[in-house]
Amino acid sequence: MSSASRFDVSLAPFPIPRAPRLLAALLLAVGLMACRSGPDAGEQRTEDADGPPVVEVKAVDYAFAAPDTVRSGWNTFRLTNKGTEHHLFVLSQLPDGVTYGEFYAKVVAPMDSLRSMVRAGPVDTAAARKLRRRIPDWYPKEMPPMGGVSLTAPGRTANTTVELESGTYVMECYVRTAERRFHLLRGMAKPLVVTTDSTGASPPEADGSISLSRGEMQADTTMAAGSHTIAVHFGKKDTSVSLHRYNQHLHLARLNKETRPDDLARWMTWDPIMPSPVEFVGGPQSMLAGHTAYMHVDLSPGRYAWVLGNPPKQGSVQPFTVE
Ligand SMILES: [Cu+2]
Repeated sequence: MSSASRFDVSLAPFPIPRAPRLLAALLLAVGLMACRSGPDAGEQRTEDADGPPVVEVKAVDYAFAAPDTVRSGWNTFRLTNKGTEHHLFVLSQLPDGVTYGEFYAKVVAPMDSLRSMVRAGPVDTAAARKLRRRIPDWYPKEMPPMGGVSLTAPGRTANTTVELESGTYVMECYVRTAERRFHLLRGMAKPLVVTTDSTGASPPEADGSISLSRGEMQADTTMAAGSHTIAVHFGKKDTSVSLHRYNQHLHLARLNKETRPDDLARWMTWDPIMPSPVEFVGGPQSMLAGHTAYMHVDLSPGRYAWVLGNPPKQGSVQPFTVE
């Protein structure tokens, strides 16, 4: 999906539910405040002394609990979904000098107003244009995606290991509710500061790899049951499309007997709308070309598929069986 599509306002109007927002705030306040206790909260060392520290991210419907600060270098982000819908997060680096407050005020707030206007209808085009003009030029072209954890089913935990440079990042979930409302506009967006102090960790060793380039994937589909670390290489972008159009986010799905790959590809072509047709177990979110993300996964026997979102035309799906 393109970043632009995350804020697509050309949808039919829907009512804006208020109660779930309150519920999410309450859940955060009551159950998850422990994860917000300051810099490095939730960061743990792995068993391997040189391995990247683990950064815990917890998701509910619709909020994140995650550290406010992590160190630069290699980190493993572990997403635990305690909600009832699938969730994910993508990290995007803010342009130099732009704060999260500015991002929220200049991008999220006007986008939310635009979407509310579309839902309430009929749209006052002059007012809509005015709101669009408030959104600065740096969005989204100067906010490259720098990894994150892809669709993760309720009750599941998924991870990716990525290398981050210092700066201020935005953590967002762009899954849509059944009412087609972006989770990020319901509260699933928060800042993450990456400090100049580095973890000094080395990347994990991989036993499988996937290469993504120009919306195509070359995936290892001969994995045995058990534990795997898969390196996902983000390759060349399609230069015929703008930066935000070549996002290549990869998801690992557990297929049902009745799942048809074409249907799954169609479902994934734009932003994932809940409910999901299958159970997803994570994957890496988009990164700039030249970067590699690692995914650690325990595979039990069954039918799976790598699902690549947002190539220019349609999602692509590579089914495989784990014996
Ligand atoms: Cu979400």
